Amino acid sequence: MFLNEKSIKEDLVTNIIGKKIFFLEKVDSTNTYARKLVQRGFGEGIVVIADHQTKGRGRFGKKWHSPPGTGAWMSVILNPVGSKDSLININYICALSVVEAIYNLTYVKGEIKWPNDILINKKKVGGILSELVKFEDKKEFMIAGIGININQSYDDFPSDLREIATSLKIICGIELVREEIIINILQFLEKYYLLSFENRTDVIFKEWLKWCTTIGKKIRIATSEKYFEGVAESIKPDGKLLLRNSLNEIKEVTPGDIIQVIEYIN
Ligand code: BT5
Repeated sequence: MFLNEKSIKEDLVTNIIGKKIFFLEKVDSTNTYARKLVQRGFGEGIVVIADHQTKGRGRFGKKWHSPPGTGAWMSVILNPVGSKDSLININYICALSVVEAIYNLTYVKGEIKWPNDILINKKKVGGILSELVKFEDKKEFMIAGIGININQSYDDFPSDLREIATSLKIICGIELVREEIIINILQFLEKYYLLSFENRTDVIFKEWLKWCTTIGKKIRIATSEKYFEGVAESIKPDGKLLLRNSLNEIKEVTPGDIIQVIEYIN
């Protein structure tokens, strides 16, 4: 069933996020569509929601499976006041909003796997893809892409994803109302977005850390250039991960450089 546009518009209580929402039955990628909107002059708070993405994207050109009638595939245009730190923070804000929305509606505790995976029972239920659009006049916008598997059954996933992906329906045993999840995510997003403007990143990270399962674990990280191994010690206020290696040296890792994170059991 296609998303109920009216119920989302009527029930969403926000001032900035979702002040205009584009509902699309089918699109290549909501992030690509949002980028075009930014180039046409649309700005902060605009949301693009699609029922079906034919070329949903993950990071570094990876594919995001986004079949019709099952998920929340959406992008939000944000205005991250120009600093690099606030760009990173938008990733954290999105992940936090997703886990809080899921918990609020289902009492299921999702986990944030640094930097951008949302897991339940060790399987991926959602992911975040934030992309920057820069103009020559130095104006910048962030496109925060959020994908959540909601009503897929096990067999709806392609065989290569079945053992690594999950949906809220698989976890909860019932179909969920996609509109409610979308509304909740957007409302939490507005709450944390406003906090980030008040420079309350301390509050954001404190909340985020409650849901993040990567900290304290021994992990192996792949960047496009090399691997790093160590214990994920903490997150700096600028969003970088502090990794302590076996020589007791600390390395700072930027979320945007990470292709893959593998967790080891301690
Ligand atoms: C992500 O990338 O996890 C970011 C996903 C963001 C998707 C949203 S949907 C709305 C917006 N528009 C877009 O075009 N994208 C955003 P990454 O960490 O690179 O993970 C990609 C990997 O996740 C793939 O290589 C698969 O292994 C796996 N994957 C693909 N589709 C999946 C799905 N539906 N559920 C769980 N895992 C999936």
